[in-house]
Amino acid sequence: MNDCETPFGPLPRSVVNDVLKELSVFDCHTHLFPPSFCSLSLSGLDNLLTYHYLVAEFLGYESCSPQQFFSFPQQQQAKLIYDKLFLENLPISEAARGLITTLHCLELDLEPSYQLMMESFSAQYASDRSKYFRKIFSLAHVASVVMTNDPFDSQELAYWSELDRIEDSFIPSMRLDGIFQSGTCSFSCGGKTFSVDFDNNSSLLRYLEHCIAILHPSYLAVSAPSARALLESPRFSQVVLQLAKDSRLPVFLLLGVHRAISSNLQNAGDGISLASVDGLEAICQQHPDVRFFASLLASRNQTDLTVLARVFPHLRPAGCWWYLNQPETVKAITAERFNLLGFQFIPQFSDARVVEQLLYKWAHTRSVLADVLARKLTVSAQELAPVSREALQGQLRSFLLENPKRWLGEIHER
Ligand code: RAT
Ligand code: ZN
Repeated sequence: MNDCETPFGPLPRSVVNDVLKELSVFDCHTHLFPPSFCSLSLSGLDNLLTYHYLVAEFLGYESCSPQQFFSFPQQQQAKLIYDKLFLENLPISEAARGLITTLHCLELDLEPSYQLMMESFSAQYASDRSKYFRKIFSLAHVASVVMTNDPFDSQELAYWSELDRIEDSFIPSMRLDGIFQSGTCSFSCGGKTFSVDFDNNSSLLRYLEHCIAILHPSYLAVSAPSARALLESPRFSQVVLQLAKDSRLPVFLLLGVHRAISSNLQNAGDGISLASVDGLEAICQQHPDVRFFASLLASRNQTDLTVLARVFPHLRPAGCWWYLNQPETVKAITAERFNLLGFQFIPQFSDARVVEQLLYKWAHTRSVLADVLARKLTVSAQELAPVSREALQGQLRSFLLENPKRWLGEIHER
């Protein structure tokens, strides 16, 4: 008997696991783009190996300086990481285990050299990228993903003309971190050019309203060190919240990131900023007419976020973000959310940057969810009635697919 079974024989972990394995999920936060976004749309072994989570780990071995490392071409960076993290050491970190899971999902094994690994990886690569992406989505049981679209990135804006043609499996969202800069800059979007004065909220609003009309985002998002930092900036209420109210869009708050604390590590150099959640409490109190979703990066903030979501139904916790995405941490956070919120939260998003990462991120999430759910449901089965497979399927379908899609994936007609 495993530790989820009881003499009453209710719900062994394997049943929960089977149900979870078959269910498609809705991934409400990624950095993926469809193949039509060309070089912004990442796939393949070199991109997997140079994921910034693995770069930071590799640089910890101090076999070369960050400056040297970033001066190498990507293929050389990938080989260095492969040799150090997968051949010289056992892959034990979450991101390194992630590559192993990814390979297994593709029916590949770790090879004894980077060259051989590249050969076997390339052999399973389809020449038609759209077809390859569809294969990955289907192997990962991911129905659709939300992109992170930046209205202040000119390279990305050039691809927004493709939006009408992209598949429904890529849903836009608008990331507004860029509004906090200063100065003036020109952006061309949807055939119109705007000179945006970042110090003038009307100028920002004019441009962003146009972007919303072109992009049709499912939600607005902003990341910041703390909710207090957002509250202290009039641009948050006068631009982000104003747009949310006018366009009836939810706002996804990604809080607790201290950007570029070690800037020579590039995008691997961000840290955590621990903040009290009183700022988030104030935002929820002051804006009952906006729907908020929040991810807080510091593990010590998690109970506070869950309790806030209990008392403010227009706030929901979403996922275990970035440094929190490690199995033991996700398990503890998810168990607490079940304890206090039932199913009223979004358990996870992948944050994938390279399409094949969907395979490992969701496989690991499913495994943790199976552990937590089997334990929780077994307790109630002992005391109440056994849970049927059908009831479990229905509940988990809304938990992983229908609710997140309804909350953060609905877009206006294009
Ligand atoms: O987890 C990550 O990949 C980070 O670099 C961030 O992109 C983070 O997820 C974010 O959305 O800001
Ligand atoms: Zn992200």
